[in-house]
Amino acid sequence: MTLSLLNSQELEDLKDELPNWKVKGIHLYREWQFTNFVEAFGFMTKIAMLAEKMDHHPEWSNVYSSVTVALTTHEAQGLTDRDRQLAKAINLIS
Ligand code: HBI
Repeated sequence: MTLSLLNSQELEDLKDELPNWKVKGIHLYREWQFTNFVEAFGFMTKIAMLAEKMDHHPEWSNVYSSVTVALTTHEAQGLTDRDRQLAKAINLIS
């Protein structure tokens, strides 16, 4: 997987590829609401397994039943294909 930053066309294409996600500065960002803490934490556990397998890790927060995920590539200091791929993989389990 390449570590080059997504170019402006690729950033634009994210709107179609990942309509539930928003680009905010150097992050790709999405929020979920669950019915309770256990549901939210179960989802985070699934993301953690995925992240470890992909060797790419989210910045995230959890407040009771809500989960916020913000993806960026620290090594590249911005969005790369690794963020796009992880967001797509998270969509498949959410
Ligand atoms: N996760 N989000 C994110 N950004 C990185 O640059 C990154 C990562 N997980 C592992 C990782 N880099 C490795 O390539 C090493 O730098 C540890």
